[in-house]
Amino acid sequence: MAKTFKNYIAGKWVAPTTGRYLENRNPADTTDLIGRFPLSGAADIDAAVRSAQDGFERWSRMPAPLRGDILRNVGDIMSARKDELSDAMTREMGKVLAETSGDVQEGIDTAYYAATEGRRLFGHTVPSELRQKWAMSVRRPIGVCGLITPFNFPMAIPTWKMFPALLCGNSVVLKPSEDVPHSSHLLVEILIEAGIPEGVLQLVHGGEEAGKRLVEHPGVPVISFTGSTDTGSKIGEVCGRMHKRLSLEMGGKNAQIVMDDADLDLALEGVLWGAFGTTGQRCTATSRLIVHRKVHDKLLARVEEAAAKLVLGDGRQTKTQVGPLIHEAAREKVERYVEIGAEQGAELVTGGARPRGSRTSDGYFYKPTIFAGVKPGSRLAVEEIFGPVLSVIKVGSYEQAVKVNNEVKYGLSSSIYTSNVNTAFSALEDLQNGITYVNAPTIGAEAHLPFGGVKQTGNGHREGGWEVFEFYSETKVCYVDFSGTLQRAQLDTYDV
Ligand code: UN1
Repeated sequence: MAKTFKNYIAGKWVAPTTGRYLENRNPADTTDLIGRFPLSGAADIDAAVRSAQDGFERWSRMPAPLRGDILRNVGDIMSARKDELSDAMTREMGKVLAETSGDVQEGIDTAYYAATEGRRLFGHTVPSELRQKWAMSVRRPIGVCGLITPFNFPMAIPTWKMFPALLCGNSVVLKPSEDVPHSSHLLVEILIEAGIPEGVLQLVHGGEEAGKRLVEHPGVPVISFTGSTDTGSKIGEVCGRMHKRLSLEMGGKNAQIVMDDADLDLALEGVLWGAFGTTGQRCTATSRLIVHRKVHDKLLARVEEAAAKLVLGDGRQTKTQVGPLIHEAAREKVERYVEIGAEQGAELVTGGARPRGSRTSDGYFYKPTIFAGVKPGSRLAVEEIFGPVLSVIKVGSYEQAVKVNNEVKYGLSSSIYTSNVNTAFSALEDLQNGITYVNAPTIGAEAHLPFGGVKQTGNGHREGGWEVFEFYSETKVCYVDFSGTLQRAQLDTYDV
């Protein structure tokens, strides 16, 4: 009998008021039931927010270096439990163990970075226009943060949001994707073990109803969301109306450009990892390969051959290179795009079907798929698929490659393979993305650098690195006048 899980509110594990639950199954083997998780409603969110408001009063007064100490404990426990966490995450969302273990490591890196930030959280001290007056800025906590996270990085993305939010002195209500509730359950258990005080962190499982209430709740001044551009727009409307601080991390249509002077062995490895790692379900996945015509046929033949050989299966088996998609709807979406590709005249070079065989019969598998001759501007070339589908586009020059890269509405990551230093640096300037890699794939962001995209990928904020601490804190400016007289900024002057 599978376990029934609960929400975590005000320091206690509690059943949802709705009495409703969702079954959570292994996408590589749908006969494997992981557990039943709450399908919470508005009343559960309301209780979580009340508790978080209370937690905020206490936590925001705890000195930042001590808040950091708790996050250091979190990092230590995650390190000790890394293998067990990776195994549970692969069982829940399907990507191979090496990748879930990287996902946990990203969480550990984020914990340690946040822990040390507790001893920085820099403000500025600047000269005043007036004598005997100091002018300074400090960072202050904001309040309850509502965090809504996706399935594809079940550990890294919740930690990207939660750890900086907590370090800055905020309290948190986490509403993880209903596809990966177990990973968040394990993460919250670790925070409890590490000493997070009650009321500071709440976990509410559920779907749209819970998410909507969290976004609309007047007691939640900060929302951070990673997911689709459509949902992000709806959240943006509500947050705009309610004057909430909002960070959005949304779609991508990332390209790897390969110039005629590129190292093709390297470009081949890069595109396989970028396009088919995590079964293409990364915001940063390589979904377009833009290749110079002089090396196009040669590279395409090699990518086709290698992609066709990738071993599909349960990510917990060592032979497996590509896991399943997250659910049936995701697989059907991929199938629709394969039809669209064929209709719009692209050439299917490999894949384009569900695999057959016992390793994949009980899961949401789909063969790594490549379309060549994809026309710039066609649907395959511009829309996010979020699956193992690579569109290959032939170009005749660097300028054309840049144009094709830039003519999509998204702008998360891009990559260029070239041995010409001038081309490489030109690309860093010309490619309209939040992240550009040279001679490396479109995936592989590190936790201590800002992460995010331009155009419709985001709304100007960044996760990760130093920038995220600005998102989760408010600037407070402090002036201290110790002259004992009325001094007037902009008006008083001095004879020297
Ligand atoms: C995401 O795809 O949502 O750069 C996050 C990467 C990872 C993070 C991706 N470190 O691919």
